[in-house]
Amino acid sequence: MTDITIALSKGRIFDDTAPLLKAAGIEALEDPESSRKLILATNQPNVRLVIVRASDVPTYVQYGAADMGIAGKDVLIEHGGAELYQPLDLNIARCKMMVAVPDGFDYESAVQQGARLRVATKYLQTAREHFADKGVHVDLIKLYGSMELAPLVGLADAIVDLVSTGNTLKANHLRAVEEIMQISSRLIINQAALKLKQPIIQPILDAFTDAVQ
Ligand code: PRT
Ligand code: MG
Repeated sequence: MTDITIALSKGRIFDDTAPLLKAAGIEALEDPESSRKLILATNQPNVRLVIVRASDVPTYVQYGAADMGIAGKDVLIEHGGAELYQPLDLNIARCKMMVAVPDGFDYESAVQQGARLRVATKYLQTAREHFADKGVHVDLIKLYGSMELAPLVGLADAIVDLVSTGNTLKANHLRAVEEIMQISSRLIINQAALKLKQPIIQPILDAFTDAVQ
């Protein structure tokens, strides 16, 4: 009742979140990158962190296994965001959701000519909506990672993926042809927890809000 659990993923989200947690007076007692523990204690006896896959964070919070968490907009769109309170854009782990094609593929002409495109992506929901809005016919192929490979081996004409530096696209002779949306990570809170544990959650939310501004 008076304890709270925060769900985070390792890697870029944890790296960008640590300063925000610190602003709220919370510090993990172990580094999740080197520890194999999935539950990490913090300097606050009533606050613990659970380390899960980035795409699983909304699920833990939705079911109340975690009271709050941090997840990318990409992940939240695919999850659907049901029953999640999303009070704050943390402006961290920023990148862009983009359509990319092999250097030699004339995407613009293909679209103009009404060609049916095969698109490989982990982000089915986002891709479906984007191409429907554009009136482009697509066959979506679901992948779980390394989307950049798909056009190189003939699995797809195009991909929908996240781009930050653009180095991965460049290294695989792909070019971004369309920006679908800007992506950043948001704080998500379980609705019931927000009511029941407001005395603990509100100060964390306030500290995050101040730290982000
Ligand atoms: O890695 P895992 O399969 O466990 O899950 P994940 O990839 O969902 O998690 P993680 O930790 O890699 O990403 C967590 C969140 O970070 C994502 O949900 C995004 O909101 C955000 N983010 C920000 C990114 C990137 N930038 C990013 N560049 N997530 C992934 N990438 C990947 C991208 O998919 C591509 O393969 O990095 C590659 C491109 O990077 P550049 O710099 O070469 O353009
Ligand atoms: Mg990853």
